[in-house]
Amino acid sequence: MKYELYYWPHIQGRGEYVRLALEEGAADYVDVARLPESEGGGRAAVSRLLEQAGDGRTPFAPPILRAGKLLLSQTANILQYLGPRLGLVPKAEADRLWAHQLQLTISDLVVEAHDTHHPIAKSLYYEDQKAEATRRSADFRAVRLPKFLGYFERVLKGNPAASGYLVGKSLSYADLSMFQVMAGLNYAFPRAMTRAQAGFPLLTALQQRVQERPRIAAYLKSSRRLAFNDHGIFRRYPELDAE
Ligand SMILES: N[C@@H](CCC(=O)N[C@@H](CS)C(=O)NCC(=O)O)C(=O)O
Repeated sequence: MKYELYYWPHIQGRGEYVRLALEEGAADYVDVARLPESEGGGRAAVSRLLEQAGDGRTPFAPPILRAGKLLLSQTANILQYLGPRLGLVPKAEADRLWAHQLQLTISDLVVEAHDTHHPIAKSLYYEDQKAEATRRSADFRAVRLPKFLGYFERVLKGNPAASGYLVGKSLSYADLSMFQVMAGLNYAFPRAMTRAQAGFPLLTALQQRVQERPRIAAYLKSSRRLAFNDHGIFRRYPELDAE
């Protein structure tokens, strides 16, 4: 199977959760929008799909995965599809549902991380909602960040397999996504994360283990991995970080 990923070409964004799974699973894939426009890439490749998918099942927003005749969107839905095919989730139904449940919770955290810099509207500039962003970020750092990370730390601690992974005995797509969230939070909130780090030893160890996996390490060093920047979900605005 040759997969096609469609995602905005200049940011990691939610496309990154899918990329990490494709990379770890050694999948044959094309990151279509990152091709030159002359080869059918660029933002236009994504926009075309959002305007007309052709079969009445047009997606609302990227990331979008084309897998043969299937066109899938919603990050957690795409990962639920790829997981079994790329060996990134255990076989038992209960484990698959648990991985999906964790992924949906990661999606909730991603929305809240995004809303720290855009609490009022996606369509407004950050500068036009800076006062609200400052208040929202203070609450995120003090309340929501510890609540979410505390939850995932407990999940790692409570895994009966005691594997250091979120689901069962081995790495799943949820671990790859958790790595991305930790990397993003460290980028966006370096001071808050440094202070909080002692409370999340298992999450910190998971992030380290994932980034040392040979395929992930190779991917992170490659030009396929975009750098974090001030257009994505995780943005470094020092005024939104801790004192
Ligand atoms: N729940 C969806 C959210 C998708 C989403 O918000 N995609 C962003 C890019 S990361 C987008 O382009 N949204 C356009 C919009 O919401 O109008 C997912 O997890 O995939």
